[in-house]
Amino acid sequence: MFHASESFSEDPGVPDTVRFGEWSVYVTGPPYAGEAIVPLVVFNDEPVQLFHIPVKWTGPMVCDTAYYAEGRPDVLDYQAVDIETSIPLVWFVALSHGDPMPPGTGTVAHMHFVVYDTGWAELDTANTGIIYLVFNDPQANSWIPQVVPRRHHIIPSLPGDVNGDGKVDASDVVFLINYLYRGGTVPDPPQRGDVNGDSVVGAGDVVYLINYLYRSGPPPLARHASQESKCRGWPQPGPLEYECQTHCVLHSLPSAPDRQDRSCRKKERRILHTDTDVSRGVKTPSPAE
Ligand SMILES: [Ca+2]
Ligand SMILES: [Ca+2]
Repeated sequence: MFHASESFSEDPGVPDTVRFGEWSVYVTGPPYAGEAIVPLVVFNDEPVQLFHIPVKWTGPMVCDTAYYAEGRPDVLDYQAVDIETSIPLVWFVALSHGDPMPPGTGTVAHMHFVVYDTGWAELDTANTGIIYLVFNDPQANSWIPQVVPRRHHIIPSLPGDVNGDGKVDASDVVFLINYLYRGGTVPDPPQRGDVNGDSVVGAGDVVYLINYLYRSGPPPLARHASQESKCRGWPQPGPLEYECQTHCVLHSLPSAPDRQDRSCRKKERRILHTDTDVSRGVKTPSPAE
């Protein structure tokens, strides 16, 4: 592994920052169950040759998959992620044997959480004494970036509420049709569009919703059970198998791949504009913390 030969006394220039991008939770119940995908965002004004980013979480959720984003971290040719549900911890380690990750800001990874209840969730970085947050530059100078923790109030989602306004009515049919056939906004999160609970967003959901609203059809369904069964059979997490896990998560989302890509790009743009959208102040963890 790569060890620092010297250290900056402090992060030079504008403080580098690790924070969590905008995320939504889709939880239905009771009994409550759902999922969340949380972006991990890095700002750096030094070139980064290596980073260790351990993420801890509290609240009614468990990380079952984590994977690197496309784009910013592509230059880092060694990318590893380890999930320790007993601590709990998600540990991202990435480094480059060639060019460093240049200065910039944006998502470097995503964490997929299974949510099992409502309440408050909090994400932060961790320091176990052995595993701690650190960045290195190409000269092996190391420094600890700032961290912006994030809290999220997990509240139940209403099945059939495609546009997320808290009620199920004709505007949800319009929203769904616009998304499916007119290049309209992607439901946020996409699971909101899966009204009939079959893990796909399509014409069947439009028909199902119209039948419910105007023809005394059955009520909209939660989707999490079918999503779980779809992921069953994929390899357990391991160093070389995250691509399969990622594939599973991405393809279990109720959207076609091109729509999913569009959704990700849209979220990426939104992240870039929410730098100040934080729930508590910036802190810089020390090794003794
Ligand atoms: Ca609605
Ligand atoms: Ca569906």
